[in-house]
Amino acid sequence: KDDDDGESGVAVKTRTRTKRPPLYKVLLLNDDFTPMEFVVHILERFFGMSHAQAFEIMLTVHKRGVAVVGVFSHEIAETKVTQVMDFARRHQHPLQCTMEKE
Ligand code: NFA
Repeated sequence: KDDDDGESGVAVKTRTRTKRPPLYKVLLLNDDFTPMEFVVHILERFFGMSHAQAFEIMLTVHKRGVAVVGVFSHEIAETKVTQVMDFARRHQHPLQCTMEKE
């Protein structure tokens, strides 16, 4: 847009830079104690995955140690992490869920 630059009468171009909000990866970490079925249940319940999809991601975490289970805005990612950590703790499983900026 052309903005009038005070007295000079010279039009100066100003550009509005619209920054999209950063996204955050939600990560699930492997451990030796949390039952596989419990992890599958978490992925279905909190991440809307089908049973087959949830089983596949659970196996990836089990074999590789960690996997991205979703990418969200900061607020949604924080909510997912809290939901998973609370649910795991309530069931006395040591499952760990974290988030990191993409
Ligand atoms: N490694 C766990 C087991 O053998 C399963 C697991 C998978 C735990 C993914 C945490 C995350 N019971």
